[in-house]
Amino acid sequence: DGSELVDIDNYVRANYVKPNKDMFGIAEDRNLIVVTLESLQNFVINNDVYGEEITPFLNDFINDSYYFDNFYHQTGQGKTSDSEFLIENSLYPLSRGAVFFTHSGNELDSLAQNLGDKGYYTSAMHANNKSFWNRDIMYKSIGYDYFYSASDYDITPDISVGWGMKDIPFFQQSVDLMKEMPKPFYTKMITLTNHHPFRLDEEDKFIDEFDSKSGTLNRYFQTVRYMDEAVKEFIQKLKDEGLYDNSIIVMYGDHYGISENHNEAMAQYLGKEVTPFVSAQLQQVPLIIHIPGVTDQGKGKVISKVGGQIDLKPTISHLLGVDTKKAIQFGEDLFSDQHHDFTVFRDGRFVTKDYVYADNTCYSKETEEPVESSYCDKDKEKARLELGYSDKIIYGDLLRFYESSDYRNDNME
Ligand code: GP9
Ligand code: MN
Repeated sequence: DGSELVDIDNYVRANYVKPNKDMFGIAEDRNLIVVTLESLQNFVINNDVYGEEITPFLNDFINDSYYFDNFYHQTGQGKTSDSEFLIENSLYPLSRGAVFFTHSGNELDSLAQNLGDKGYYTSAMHANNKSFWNRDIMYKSIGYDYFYSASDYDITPDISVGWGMKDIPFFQQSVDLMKEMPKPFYTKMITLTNHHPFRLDEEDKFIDEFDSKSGTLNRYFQTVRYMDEAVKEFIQKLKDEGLYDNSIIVMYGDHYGISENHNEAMAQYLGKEVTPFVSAQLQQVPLIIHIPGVTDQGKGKVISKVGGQIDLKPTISHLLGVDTKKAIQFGEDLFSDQHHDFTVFRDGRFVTKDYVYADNTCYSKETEEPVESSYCDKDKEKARLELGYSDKIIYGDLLRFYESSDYRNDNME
């Protein structure tokens, strides 16, 4: 039965935060385009390599968007697929393995399903083999109407590199596919070029490599720069094809691109040692919410609340006028006045307004130095509880009770 859900449900209810009235439904009935920017970490934003901007387009674009500069990835071994799981469900991925493989048959209450119920045509777009990360199976549980995978794209060797189709042609062909989609649509696009080992053809290198002992980090800046160019051309094509004005565009980095194996080179780039505190802060990924007519023409804002990928489902849902009052979710609407500055990583590290807990140590954000561990105790418990509840839902496939019975009505009204 669903008795295991009762505690979890009580917890989620107690932590529900009300949407911001001014933002609720602001993008209702628009197309929703979510772009997963492969391996994009936040430290490259408004940064440079030897004087050359790494993300010149995004640096402008964030002025025309809500840009969250204290936003973290929460992925584990499932990498990109974990980020997809987080944004669709506002549940944590697993501490071991990829939930896309281990629990692909679970009942879910996804963003795609909720938008589908509202009459949206829902899809994912990714120019890779459809079975990578078990997507072809898992996407059925998430509930997309269609998955545009490698076979839906015209992929030739001249427009491929590394893992497959380059981002520029991927975005271009994707917009052509969007033109044919029933409206309104929700689509989640996943880029690919900025992926380890960060290889590019000569003609796609728009800035110089960095110079350190890590070829990975050296090349990373170039592939990020290429992805930035791809996003720029994507936005232009949306405008050219008349798909821009009636859409909302959400972009986020899926996970780190530079692992701790490259700490020495990273320290050289940052000009400071990569302590466990710095390492945790490097898990920041950009979140950019662009709403034409609302945030463009310089009307954007930098929002420095501490948040994570878990917050995206309620945030996006509310912007589109979808209420999440009854959802089993661990995220909080980032626009809500009641949103808490709290984010837990899948490995148990966490970040609050004033502290970072990493390597079993409580760090002050202000001094970047360890402080008395008791300062982190309350949030440590919250972190443990949330990850545990989320795991219980996944291991027990508990949403099947929530979805398929009168559980909601019996317990909510
Ligand atoms: C593969 C792409 C990259 O399809 O999503 O996967 P990753 O290695 O980043 O999880
Ligand atoms: Mn990825």
